[in-house]
Amino acid sequence: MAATKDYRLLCLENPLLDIQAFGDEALLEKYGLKANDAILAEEKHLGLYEDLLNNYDAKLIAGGAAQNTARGAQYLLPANSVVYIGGVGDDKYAAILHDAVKQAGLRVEYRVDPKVPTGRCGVVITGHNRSMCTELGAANHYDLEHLKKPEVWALVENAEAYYVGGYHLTVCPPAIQELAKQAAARNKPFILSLSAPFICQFFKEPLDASAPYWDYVIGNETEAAAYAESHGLGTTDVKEIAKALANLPKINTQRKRVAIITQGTEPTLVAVQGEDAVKEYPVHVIAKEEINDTNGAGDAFAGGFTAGIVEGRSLDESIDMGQWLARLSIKELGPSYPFPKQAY
Ligand code: 26A
Repeated sequence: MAATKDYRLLCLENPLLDIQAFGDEALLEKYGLKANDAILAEEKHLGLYEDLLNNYDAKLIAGGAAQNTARGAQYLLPANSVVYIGGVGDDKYAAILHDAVKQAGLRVEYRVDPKVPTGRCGVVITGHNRSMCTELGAANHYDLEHLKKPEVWALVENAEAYYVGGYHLTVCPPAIQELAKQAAARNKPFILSLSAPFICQFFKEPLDASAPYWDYVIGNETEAAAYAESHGLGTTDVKEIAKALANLPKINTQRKRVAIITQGTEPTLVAVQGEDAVKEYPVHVIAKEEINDTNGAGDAFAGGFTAGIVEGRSLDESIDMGQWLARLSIKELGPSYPFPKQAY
């Protein structure tokens, strides 16, 4: 097989350390958290992290949604295929992230801020739900200056595909636009994840600014619903929402936009720009007793899918790779993948 070049996929978002524990109703109530949600921490949430560590036997696990996706894509691709950028501090949490990405073979180019701690995400698992509460810390200080550093920009220019986690819309939209424009100008795929309902509701302006550049947009059913509501689509039908996403105005007309909506154990929906039918892909079944937790399942799906796109596989096969990797991740604690590696 002909050797392909290194670091064909570049990912951008917020590197976080997950402080994850199995919790209960009382804990959710104490901090005013919904059972299944992702939010930014407010003053009243700041005690959650110590609480999880001291009283709920929390585990420290490498997180940050798109960093999980980047590790996932690297899991399926040849060595040295994926590079990830984002902001961290200079502390023990950053050291844990470095260890995790090293094991995954993921290259990172972090913007290191020695004055601000690495971002943390408190993850409370109750049943098949996960509630995430993020204090972004150093991840919130990512900036264009870092992206434009010659050694980082060289990686941007070298990449053949871009994956941006929508959570980064709260941090540095100009960096997202730079990647989006690179993609469109050189006809490289630009993939964006909607990430969470609050992104669709409260970060509508930067989200909409990036939309004309999406070649692939990935979300789940609750994000699709939040998008439909905040954009006045006038429908709650997930297939119709997928179609609306696929048919938004587009800058790079050489690629038809594809909108992918995952729905937990229900089939994944795929709408293609200009096509009337929305395709359904049943998920890979997993026995109940094999489920560890679903935190990171969506990120894993995106990682497997993106690996397929980077390798130039068909849409059907790329979806299957996403579902395959999601299933593997659900068996692990947190957004992790089994080592030694399993082959697709
Ligand atoms: C800006 N916010 C809220 C976030 C996140 C986030 N990653 C980036 N930015 N909130 C939660 N996560 C990550 O989502 C993963 C599960 O999908 C968590 O770190 C967790 O690993």
